[in-house]
Amino acid sequence: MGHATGAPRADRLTQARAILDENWTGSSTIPAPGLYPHQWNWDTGFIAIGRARWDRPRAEAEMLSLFRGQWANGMLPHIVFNPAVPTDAYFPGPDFWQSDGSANAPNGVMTSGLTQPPVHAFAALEMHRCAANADADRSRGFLRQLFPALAALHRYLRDERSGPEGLAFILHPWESGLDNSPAWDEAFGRVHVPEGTLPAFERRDLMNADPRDRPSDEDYDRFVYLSIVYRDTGYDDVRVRELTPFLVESPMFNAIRAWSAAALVEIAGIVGEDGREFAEDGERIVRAIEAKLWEQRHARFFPFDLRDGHRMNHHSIDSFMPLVAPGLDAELARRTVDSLRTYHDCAIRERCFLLPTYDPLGGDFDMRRYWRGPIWANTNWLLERGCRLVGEHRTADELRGAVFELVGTFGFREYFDPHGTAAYGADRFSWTAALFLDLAARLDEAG
Ligand code: 2M8
Repeated sequence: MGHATGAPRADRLTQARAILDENWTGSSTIPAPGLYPHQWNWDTGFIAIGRARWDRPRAEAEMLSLFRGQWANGMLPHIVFNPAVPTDAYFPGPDFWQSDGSANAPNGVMTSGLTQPPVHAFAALEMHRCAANADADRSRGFLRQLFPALAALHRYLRDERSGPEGLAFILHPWESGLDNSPAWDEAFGRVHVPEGTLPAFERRDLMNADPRDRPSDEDYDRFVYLSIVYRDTGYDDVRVRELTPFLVESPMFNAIRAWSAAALVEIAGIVGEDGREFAEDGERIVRAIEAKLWEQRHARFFPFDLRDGHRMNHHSIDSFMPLVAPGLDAELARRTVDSLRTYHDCAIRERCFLLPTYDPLGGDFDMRRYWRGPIWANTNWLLERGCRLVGEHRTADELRGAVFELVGTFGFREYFDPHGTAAYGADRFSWTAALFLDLAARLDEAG
């Protein structure tokens, strides 16, 4: 199948670096102008991976800036607010989260109270691997500096946020990274917002993006309400488990955690620390993903709804993400890749790129609404890495090719219609630029 290629790759590489530099604030990179004016958690990991390809000092500063927002219990917030940006530029902003009311929050840094997928240890290791020989000492020093913070994050997820099998739960769709995915609809649809619980607020996102690309008002109310439930416990991870209507174990969140746990073991070796506890964590997480989240009938993984004690059944990209978990059973990995190739409707459509974030044949598919169908560069990047890890290079090449062609045609947009007709969300989106740079650099290295 032929796809339009658009601008030559060399031009796109120059543009990608220019976008990251435009979005640089002096200490970190915003995901995109207007829509996302602060520093986001997992965006930072992806951005640092791309930026490390040509600008190590900023890539390191970026990571350290995020970890300035880490809480004393190890929690790494999903947003670190920039005090130079007006507090009402983004909702929910610092006034809403009231992190300064929590004993765990850092002094003098305003943050949100939720977290996001822990990509940071593998991002730090990726940065180290692409360091030039001349930078090797500096890079080791950076890993040494970051190691205790990474270790604290992983201990937090293990000790405060995991059930008996060792899988971490998310208590808000924003923690999944796949925020508005139909994957959560079952559990999220049960969230009833009691009258009078929401503050008066204005949706800033709708002022900076087309409402057709963004969540509905009803869903946004639920997002805000779930945040209030957690905030009003004083961000108490024990009490919230009893109170919140939304508590889910996501395959992607845990697979990323397992990848980062393995990276942490390597980092520990590089900086002369003991990484055995993270090797044990990683092994436990992967075995629990296989035992609890694998669905034989569909040959893929599904999130587990801890509130009603069942595996959920919406077909989303979350189902394939255990491919990034090191040591996943080889037979399950092979079957997951087979099932990935039949999940999208490319078999029956003339034009369809790998891999939509939601099944295009599923009734809730929406080619333009965020996380309800479009292709994102970061999910393609993750699966590209996962497929390489299990030796599925043909699928990995297609996932990479999709990013090249969609970016070549539409530029560095936040997300893309899987049928290649349009791009949506923010423009000049940082992780699209950063991961394009990384994919291109690795293609060149492979010769
Ligand atoms: C989106 O999420 C934020 C809330 O965290 C939003 O919609 O305002 C998601 O795509 C999330 O995964 C991402 O980290 C964030 C910034 O790019 O935007």
